[in-house]
Amino acid sequence: MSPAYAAVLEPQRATVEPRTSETHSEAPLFTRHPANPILSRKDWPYPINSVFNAAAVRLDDGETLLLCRVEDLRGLSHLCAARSTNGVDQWRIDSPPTLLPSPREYPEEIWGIEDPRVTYVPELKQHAVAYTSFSRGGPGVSLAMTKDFKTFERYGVIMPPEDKDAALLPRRVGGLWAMIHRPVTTLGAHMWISYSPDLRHWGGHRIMLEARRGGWWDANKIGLCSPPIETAKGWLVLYHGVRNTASGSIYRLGVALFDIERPEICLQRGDSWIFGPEAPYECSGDVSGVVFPCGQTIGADGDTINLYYGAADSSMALATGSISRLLGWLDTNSSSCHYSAT
Ligand code: BMA
Repeated sequence: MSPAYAAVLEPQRATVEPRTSETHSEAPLFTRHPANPILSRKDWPYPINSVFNAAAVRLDDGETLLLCRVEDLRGLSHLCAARSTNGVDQWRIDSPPTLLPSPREYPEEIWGIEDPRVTYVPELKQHAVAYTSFSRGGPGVSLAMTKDFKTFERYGVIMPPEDKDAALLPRRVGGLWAMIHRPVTTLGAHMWISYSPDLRHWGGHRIMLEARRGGWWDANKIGLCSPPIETAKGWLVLYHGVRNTASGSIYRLGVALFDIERPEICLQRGDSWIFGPEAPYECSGDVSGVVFPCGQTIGADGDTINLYYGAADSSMALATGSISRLLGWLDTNSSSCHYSAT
């Protein structure tokens, strides 16, 4: 074959290279663990479809606990704890499952419970588990408190449908508990914050961060990822943005910073996304093109973020980042918190 023909045919034979973070000029803000995916259905002690979107917590004994969303073979989800000494492998998985839907007492859980976020609350010496209860009326936010991830005190629905992507702040602000969540209203799918004196009655609702519009990566729909991280400069918040395309949605991560004493006030918001689906286990699965973190642990240095995320609604993966790098990046990569829709 002549070189000219070969040159014409070559592009047809070439495979599309996956995009990598190296396409950005800076080093990536999050680095994938080489052992990814760290948990998948083959690891489970009972038959399941998938494991993803886990909350994460470092326990007193140093172990990492992932409270995983597990989808069963009917398509309905429950929560199941996996424990590991190094947070990467040798997971010990609860069997029977840790927290099953309880639709008799809590009818809002009829179609399962999903996407937990766990916050340790020192004042109460308990973990607050905010999760999606999938009711006939759509997804709502439910709350349960636990000391040991064995017994749970259920508070039932605290934010009615349609609402999800919720996490409690670890301490009171201005004397009140604060919950970030994502109701869907005629205003759009934005992040809100609400306040409560007792974790049961919620008010003082405020929009915290709006989805942008038009061509932005986080247009129309955003939601909280893992619980906010308290830093000297403010609450550091990772959130997901959803881009709708002809071949489905792309779920990517962004970062923003909020005032410590008035967390509804946004101080900085990154312009571009900081992490998105690139690896094969993120680009193909039950829902392709999804990275969806619901939890992190902080390293002994007080700076390393071990970010646990659901990959393609099929498995669990881990990426590491740094609080100080995210704060530094925001200083030079954010323009305005408030996107004007007009
Ligand atoms: C969101 C949630 C997540 C899921 C994501 C991608 O709306 O339901 O549980 O990971 O969609 O499918």
